[in-house]
Amino acid sequence: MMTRMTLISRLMAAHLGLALLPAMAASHSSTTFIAEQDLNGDGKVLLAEFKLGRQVEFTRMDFNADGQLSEAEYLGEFEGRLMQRVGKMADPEKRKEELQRQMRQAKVRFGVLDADKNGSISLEEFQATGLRMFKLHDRNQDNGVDEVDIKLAEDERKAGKTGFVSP
Ligand SMILES: [Ca+2]
Ligand SMILES: [Ca+2]
Ligand SMILES: [Ca+2]
Repeated sequence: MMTRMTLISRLMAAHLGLALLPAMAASHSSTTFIAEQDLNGDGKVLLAEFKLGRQVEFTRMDFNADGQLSEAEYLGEFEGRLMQRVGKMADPEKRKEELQRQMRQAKVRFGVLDADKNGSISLEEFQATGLRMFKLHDRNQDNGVDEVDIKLAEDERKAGKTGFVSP
């Protein structure tokens, strides 16, 4: 049985490996979702596993450990990773544009995550948004995202349906 610490260090490793991806790009493809959220490496993401991952992510972003993500904490964390990625763009004008565009989007995301509009994101709000994302990927609603759900998404795509989630 894997200890919590092992899970957390695995998650940290996953985060480092994915440091170049924008914060919430995870959401669109179920394959990417599994790759990013599968903490124990069994090729699927159970709801409990996903919730633990969200909790660790929340704790990591909550710098002053008051149990709330302020806008500064949320945007600052995102900006740090964004800088790394955007820094690779040669053209300074494009770099600036991309930074501004992405930061505007991050502000919008903050507003969406802060469901009760009190100016900060609680763990409950953070988990609620995560849960909605999880449910989009969990096509057969068995509280796990795995190859069955990818297959279902593929079938839908073949049938010509276009949705938020791709296989
Ligand atoms: Ca905080
Ligand atoms: Ca709030
Ligand atoms: Ca499922």
